[in-house]
Amino acid sequence: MSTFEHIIVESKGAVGVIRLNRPKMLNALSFAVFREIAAAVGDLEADDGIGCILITGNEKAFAAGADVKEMQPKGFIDMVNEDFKASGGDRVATCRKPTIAAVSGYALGGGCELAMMCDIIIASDTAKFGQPEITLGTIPGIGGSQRLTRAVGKAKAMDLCLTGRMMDAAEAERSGLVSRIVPADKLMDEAMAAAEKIASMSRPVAAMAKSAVNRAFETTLSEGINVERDLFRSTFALDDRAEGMAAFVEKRKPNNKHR
Ligand code: CO8
Repeated sequence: MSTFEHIIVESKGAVGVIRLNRPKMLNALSFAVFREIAAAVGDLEADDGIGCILITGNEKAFAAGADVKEMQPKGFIDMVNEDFKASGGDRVATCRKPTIAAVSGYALGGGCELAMMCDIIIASDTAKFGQPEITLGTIPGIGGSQRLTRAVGKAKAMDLCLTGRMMDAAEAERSGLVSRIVPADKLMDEAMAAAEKIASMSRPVAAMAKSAVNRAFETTLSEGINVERDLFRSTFALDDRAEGMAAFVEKRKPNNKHR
């Protein structure tokens, strides 16, 4: 297991929780934080006891963006040399296990981008999302212009990226960025319940469902449907498919083998 300075990593049953922990800086994401998140995701992905990964911050901020104080003195060559992708900047997006972002307060810039790397965003009613990079003379750098556009469409993505304004939780839910909104004091309970539910499913089937949905972002409709059909068929090679349907027919709870 890796050791961490800027994040707290815990296993709660079958759920791996990564909590960003730089409260004085609203969880600003330095390069070191991204490297730690990548290492934690790697650890939790390799842990057979974990079926779902939950990423969260604190009440005031999920993360208010990349660490502007760290970035401020850098030049072009520094940013080229810091190969952000190779150092794990988008590791969350390549995780094979299901991921949930539980967002309270600010999810801005790199914070919004980190949340969007997760499979599901559950937001508290205090959440605020935005890509304010333009106000700093730059643009999103770890997927914001691409994932936000796919999530909310061109008009809203342009609005956020060009004006730098924030959208509240209600607007984010209306726009399709977040799957549910819950009262701030219920955020962790609800997000944990969702994570536990996912972790109780057959692991290989969850991985296939995730993979099938993700194909929708990468390929044409007909190719995506072909991939889905192949994955669907392949579930019929699993004990858990046999158990799931037998349990339904016998009116009992399934006892998944692959958990
Ligand atoms: N980076 C560094 N420090 C930050 C950041 C940040 N992103 N956000 C907040 N802080 C610090 C503040 O400087 C302040 O520190 P101090 O007490 O030492 O002055 C402390 O956190 C508390 O912040 P505020 O006093 O500003 O709190 P407020 O409640 O008044 O305001 C805001 C909250 C509105 C969220 C405000 O802090 C803010 O605007 N933050 C910056 C938001 C932003 O612009 N984010 C985008 C950053 S750029 C980015 O994310 C690029 C992504 C691509 C990266 C790819 C490679 C790295």
